[in-house]
Amino acid sequence: MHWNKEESLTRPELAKLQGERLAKASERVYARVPFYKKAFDAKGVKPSDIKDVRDIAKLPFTKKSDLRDNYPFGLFAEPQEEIVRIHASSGTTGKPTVVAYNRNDISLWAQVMARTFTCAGATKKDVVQNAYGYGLFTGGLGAHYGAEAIGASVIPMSGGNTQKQIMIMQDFGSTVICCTPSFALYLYDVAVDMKINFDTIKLRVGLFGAEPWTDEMRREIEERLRIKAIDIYGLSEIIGPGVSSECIEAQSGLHINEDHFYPEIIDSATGEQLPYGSEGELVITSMSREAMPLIRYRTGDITSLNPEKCVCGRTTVRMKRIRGRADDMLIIRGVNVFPSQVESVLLRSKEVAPHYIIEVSRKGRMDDMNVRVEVTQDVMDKLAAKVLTTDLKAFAQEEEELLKIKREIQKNIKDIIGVNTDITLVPPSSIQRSEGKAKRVIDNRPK
Ligand code: DLL
Repeated sequence: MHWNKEESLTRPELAKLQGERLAKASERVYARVPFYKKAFDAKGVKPSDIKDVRDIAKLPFTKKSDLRDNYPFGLFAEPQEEIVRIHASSGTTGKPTVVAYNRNDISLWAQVMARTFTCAGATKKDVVQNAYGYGLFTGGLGAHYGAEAIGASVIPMSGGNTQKQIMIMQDFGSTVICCTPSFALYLYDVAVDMKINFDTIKLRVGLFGAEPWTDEMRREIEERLRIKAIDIYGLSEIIGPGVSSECIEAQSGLHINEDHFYPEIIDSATGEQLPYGSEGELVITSMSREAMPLIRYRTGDITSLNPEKCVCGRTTVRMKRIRGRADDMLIIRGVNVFPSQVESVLLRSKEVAPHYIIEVSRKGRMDDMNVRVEVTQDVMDKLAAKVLTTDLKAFAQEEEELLKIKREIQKNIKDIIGVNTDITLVPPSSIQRSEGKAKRVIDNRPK
């Protein structure tokens, strides 16, 4: 089932619509945002040069630092009296990135999120438990408006409050959950602790995003929570969630709402456009936005595009699950490592749980990567019969069974990613759980 017909236009129909919208967006930012007038002029391009969507390559890029340099309101294309909402995403350093919406932007957002819910198989018959954080973060309100637009019954839980989430889920009969994948796993752990019988939970699908995760993690979540896990993607700068979503029919790539958000893949180093199928940095132009359209925004996210028609009937291009952010990539003794690669390898091992921390440090001139990962309760129970201790240090001693698990993971990481790692196995529940975006990498190397 599709939300609206723009999801299945023919490619020429879509390209025509994109061309018109791109031309309009170019005119708008050139006339209204001094930053863009300057950037267009510097490239010697005028809005009237944009006649076709392929002309996009003539336009300048926008970077995260441009938002920061124009903090807080410098990139708005509407006067303040037209702005009805302001969100912000907290970066790791300094000031947040600020984004604005006018009334039309808010309804566009509800529409693209309605597509996302429909893509995930949700309808007005569903009870949607929204555990994305409400506030400056776009997850909560973005999912909220989309779920309301399809007519579902929305429970605005926001993040955190894990035990209460489980109680409400049971008592209100939630059928859809929205949260980060890491929080989904936390919910599961807490439900187990509360001795909840999963037969009493009606959940059937989850819309998970806002942080990188892997197919292996999807399998874990699907098995544990007994639901379908759908990957949804977006970023505040473009609109929030609602940029792309997997369909429940195929669960194979995320359909981009490319009638509104034009995607390109570029080589991060040269800025050159790459063809369909090549992996590179995702660049998005938010053509239909009014309060703050961005031209060729460099997301920093690494993926590739697939234009093949999907079994679900949608014709929109699909992006592969995000491999990670270019700036999250670790370079360990010269080898490029994405945390998501480590996650994939870890989760192949039946003996460890999907809770881990990657810690990188420098010893002398050598980079040192240590992966701390929890063993499963099963392993722990077997072990507890032998070693009667909960002391972390004692636990980590080279007990034969643990050593075997450790060696196997080490070997897999070496074979598949190509780096030597130390593995520290830790007891279940000893790694801090996340209620929002998980922080899985600690890089202690001097900058
Ligand atoms: O995380 C918007 C969102 C909310 C998306 C809820 C999905 C669900 P920001 O806080 O601005 O916005 O962070 C955006 O998060 O550039 C990616 O690096 C990462 N990200 C978002 N979704 C995914 C995903 C929201 N499905 C940044 N897979 C993006 C991997 C994701 N990374």
